[in-house]
Amino acid sequence: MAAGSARYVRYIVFAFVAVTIVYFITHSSYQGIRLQDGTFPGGSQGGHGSDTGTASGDQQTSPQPNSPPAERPGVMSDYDPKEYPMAMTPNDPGWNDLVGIAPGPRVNATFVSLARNSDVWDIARSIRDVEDRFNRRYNYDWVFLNDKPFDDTFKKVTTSLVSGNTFYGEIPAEHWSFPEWIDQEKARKVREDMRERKVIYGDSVSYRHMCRFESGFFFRQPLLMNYEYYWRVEPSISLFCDLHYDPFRVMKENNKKYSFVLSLYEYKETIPTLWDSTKKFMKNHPEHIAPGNSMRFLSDDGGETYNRCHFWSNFEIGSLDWLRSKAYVDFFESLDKDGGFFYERWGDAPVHSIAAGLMLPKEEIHFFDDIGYFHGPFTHCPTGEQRKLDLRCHCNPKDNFDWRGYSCTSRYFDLNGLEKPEGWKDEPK
Ligand SMILES: Nc1nc2c(ncn2[C@@H]2O[C@H](COP(=O)(O)OP(=O)(O)O)[C@@H](O)[C@H]2O)c(=O)[nH]1
Ligand SMILES: [Mg+2]
Repeated sequence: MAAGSARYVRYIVFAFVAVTIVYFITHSSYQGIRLQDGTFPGGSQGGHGSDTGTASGDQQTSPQPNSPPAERPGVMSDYDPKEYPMAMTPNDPGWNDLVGIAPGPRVNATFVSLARNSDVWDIARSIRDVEDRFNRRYNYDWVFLNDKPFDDTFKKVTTSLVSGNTFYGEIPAEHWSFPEWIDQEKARKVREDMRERKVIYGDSVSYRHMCRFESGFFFRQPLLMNYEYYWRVEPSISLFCDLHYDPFRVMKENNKKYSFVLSLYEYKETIPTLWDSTKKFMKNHPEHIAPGNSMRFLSDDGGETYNRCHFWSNFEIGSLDWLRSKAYVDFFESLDKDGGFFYERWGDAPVHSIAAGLMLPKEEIHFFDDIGYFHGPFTHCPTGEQRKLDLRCHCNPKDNFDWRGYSCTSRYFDLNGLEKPEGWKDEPK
């Protein structure tokens, strides 16, 4: 009898423990790699992995309901940078502190990637590098844009990799199509001709839509309206060095509007009349041309001709407010009316670079030497052995493109009166 009741007690205790375990499992929320939870002052941001409908299509100038919230936890619009010093050199406190969430404020900024569903594994590699070298400690958001709806695989994979919130936007047709003033027959003949001449992407319609979109529309998508800064990331890029500080803060606190890591000469065949259109714009809008600009980066004869130097725009950290400014939008619209996105094959890299070069004071363009970067076929590997060791880079110094003849980065240094990094003379030429 006593043994029997002990058995019943055991059954009851066992059932109670089992129910308790089931209760805890079903009521605990899985945090995964949401590293920001409990680390920003306001805790986790809602809307992780938000889906958005198609943007309404008009060129938006005000925040849309399907945008990320204007107020985001951890983002400080006004703070004293001296209260939150960043480790900019190995001698600064905190340089070796690369574990855990980075202390200090966050800028109102996001990563942005234009991609197709088929790019999923290539963008996954890029995200992994950006997260490992930087964002796992900062948890910035990531906006993905596509001319078609993103599929579930794309959303699942990218959301699982990004430590911040992810947002997915479909580009309205008006931002990814021929404007009505384009003569289709003329555009078709150009593509045919470029195909025969084997101009890179010369016969592609979608590449032209992509270049026009990146030139004139990405920064006005509803999902980007509530952000101040962006960092563009393309599929299949690599980052080679640890980031010991927040480049968004470097941009904001130093009033930088545009930045680059690689620069080079554009293919002549893709932009025969881009500079003519630029000169027309400069004549029509002298008010948009900044005193103390970087004309010397773009032209060797005081603006008469374009030397084809441009910042390589597959990497950009920049100010969205600048791209949304009247000056920039006037420039884009003037170029768009001239039709060179379709009658030639103007790339967004020379368009952004010419705009930055002419409409910003030269001090507002920044070179991020510390960000080791690869986008086929070029590598930016920081200059100097000690620098690379301090930054924990894994790029081969022999691959650095910066000081070679086909790079324009020396011009940037000369124009700005900047001293080239120690050891540049020993780098590949
Ligand atoms: N959604 C979408 N993205 C595209 C398309 N074509 C290019 N892209 C994206 O635009 C960017 C530039 O294209 P990419 O193929 O890398 O060109 P490249 O870097 O100039 O050789 C990448 O982020 C691509 O994923 C397209 O037709 N649709
Ligand atoms: Mg690319």
